Amino acid sequence: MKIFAAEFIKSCVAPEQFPADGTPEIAFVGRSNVGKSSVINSLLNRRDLAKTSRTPGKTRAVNLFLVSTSDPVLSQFYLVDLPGYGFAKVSKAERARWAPLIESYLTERPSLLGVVLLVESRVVTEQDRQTLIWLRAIGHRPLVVATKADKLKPSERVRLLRQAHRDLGLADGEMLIPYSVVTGDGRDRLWGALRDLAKT
Ligand SMILES: Nc1nc2c(ncn2[C@@H]2O[C@H](COP(=O)(O)OP(=O)(O)OP(=O)(O)O)[C@@H](O)[C@H]2O)c(=O)[nH]1
Ligand SMILES: [Mg+2]
Repeated sequence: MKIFAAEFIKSCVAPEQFPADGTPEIAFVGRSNVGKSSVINSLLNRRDLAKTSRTPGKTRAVNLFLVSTSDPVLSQFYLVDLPGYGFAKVSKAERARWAPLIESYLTERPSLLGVVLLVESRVVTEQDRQTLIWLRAIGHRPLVVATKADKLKPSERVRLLRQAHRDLGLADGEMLIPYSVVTGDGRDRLWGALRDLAKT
C-alpha cells in the first residue's frame, strides 16, 4: 500500500467546525503522552505532521489529517488526533472545554469509522480500562495498541504485554498490537487492522 498524500486539514475546538464532507474518520484516543500524535506520524511516515511533545497535554483540539492511499478500502480518510485524557496539569477550565468536545465527537459522529485506543505497554491504568469499557458501551469496537514497545526489555516483553492484555480485560482472541515509533514495530500490523476495519 502506498500513501499518496497526508495533509493537516484543520484543528477543531467546537463540533460545528468538524468537516461535513462525510469522509470516513479513524480517531486516536488515549492518555496524555501515550503517543497518539507520534503513532499518527509513524503510520504516515511523516516526522512532524502531528505535533508531539515530551510534556503531556500537547494536543488540545481535534486535529484532522486527510490521508489518501493506494488501498481501495482506505483510498481517502481522515486520521483524527485527539487531546489526551488524564492529564492533571491542564487547567480545569480547559479540560471542561475539551472533555465534552471529545465525548460528543466519539459519541455522535456519523462519519467515525473506527477508534484506536492507545495504552502504554508498561503502564495500563484503571482509566485505560474504563475508557475501553466506555468506548464499547457507546458502540465502538476499538483497536487497542500498546505504545512505546521499544521500552520493553526483551526478557520482560511477553510478560508485560500479557499483563497489559489482562489489565485491560481483553478477551483471549482480542488483539493488543505492540507499537514502537522508534523501531517501526507494529506499523504493518496496525495498517492491516485499519484496512480490516474499513472493509467491514
Ligand atoms: N521510546 C518511545 N517514545 C515514544 C514512542 N511514541 C511516543 N513516544 C514519546 O512519547 C512522548 C509523547 O508523545 P506524543 O505523541 O506527543 O503523545 P500524545 O499521546 O499525542 O500526547 P498528548 O497530545 O499530550 O495527549 C514524546 O516524547 C514521544 O517522543 C515510542 O514508540 N517509543
Ligand atoms: Mg498529541
